[in-house]
Amino acid sequence: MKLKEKLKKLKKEIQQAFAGVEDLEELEKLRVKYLGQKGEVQEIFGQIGEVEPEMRPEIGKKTNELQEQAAKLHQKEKKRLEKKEKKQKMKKEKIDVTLPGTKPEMGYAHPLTRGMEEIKEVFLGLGFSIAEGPEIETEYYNFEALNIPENHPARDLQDTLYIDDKHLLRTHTSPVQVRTMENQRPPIRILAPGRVYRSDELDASHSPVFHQIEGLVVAEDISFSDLKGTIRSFVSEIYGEERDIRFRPSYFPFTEPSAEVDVSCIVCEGEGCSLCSRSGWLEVMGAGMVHPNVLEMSGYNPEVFSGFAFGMGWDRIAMLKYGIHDIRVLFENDRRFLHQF
Ligand code: 2U9
Repeated sequence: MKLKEKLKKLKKEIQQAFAGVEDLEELEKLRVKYLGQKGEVQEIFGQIGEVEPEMRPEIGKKTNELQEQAAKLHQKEKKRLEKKEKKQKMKKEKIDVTLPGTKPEMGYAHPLTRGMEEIKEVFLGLGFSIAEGPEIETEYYNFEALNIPENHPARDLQDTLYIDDKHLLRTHTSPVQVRTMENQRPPIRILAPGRVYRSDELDASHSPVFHQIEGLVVAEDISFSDLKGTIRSFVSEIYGEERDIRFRPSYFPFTEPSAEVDVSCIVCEGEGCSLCSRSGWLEVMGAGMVHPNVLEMSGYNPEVFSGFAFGMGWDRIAMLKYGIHDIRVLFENDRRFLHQF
């Protein structure tokens, strides 16, 4: 076939091909086929040298025109198909603004944190301030200054986690109060909440790490009545005004006299049930008047100053309050459990 006829035929073919194209992928294939480096238009350019010289300018011009037309056609179809595909995409991705949204989940505090916040609020309301101290302590602050003698079982490796000969993980928050007594002048009215450690095996009721809240008041003329009044206010706020309170004589090296504080059972209200082991009472804290030796060691004259102190296991309170029977769940961070509070 002569090149001139070939050109004519190709022109028709290109017009038909571009007119029938349905998507961008197919269009790209056509562009490569006709307008690509090795495409059919280029092929004709390559054959121009084979025709008679006087025909070359005309064929050259016509091939150029065909190339331009084809490029224009391609551009036109490209725009049309792009528009069409965008429209289809928009239709598919249409957002129904009337559908209910996905609600972000609300955060919530761990039951230990919540219990702590509630207790803090009560004591802040009674004029206490919050005191903190190190979790790694010296034997002096953890034992000696608290009138805990050298041979006391609490000092044993069996009961206390030692870091080295001189340092240990505090077994109570009492060192915080000792440090405060050394650094402040009376009147002192502080609450010392925090993490404490004992060398216990983990089981349903014991954990080597637990939390305590201790309180200390030291001033002139502080009496056991002040202690009772403070505890009454605390119990009313946390356990309810209807709770009865009883003090049982007890012993702690750092207080004298000392007492265990019971409240009437929050489940049976004194009737006797499984929670209170049929006694009608729940032990919630220990308390007492600060031992004169403890006052003296921190530089206070026990003839002039007196004070009271109390301490409670904050995990135990959270367990009672929320009906948790295994202390381990407080530390496992299982959201299925925590989510309930
Ligand atoms: C100073 C003086 C006295 C703190 C006190 C208790 C009684 C007590 C226990 C309750 C359960 C610890 O978590 S528990 O095992 N605590 O019974 N704690 S009086 O007395 C102090 C503290 C500091 C300077």
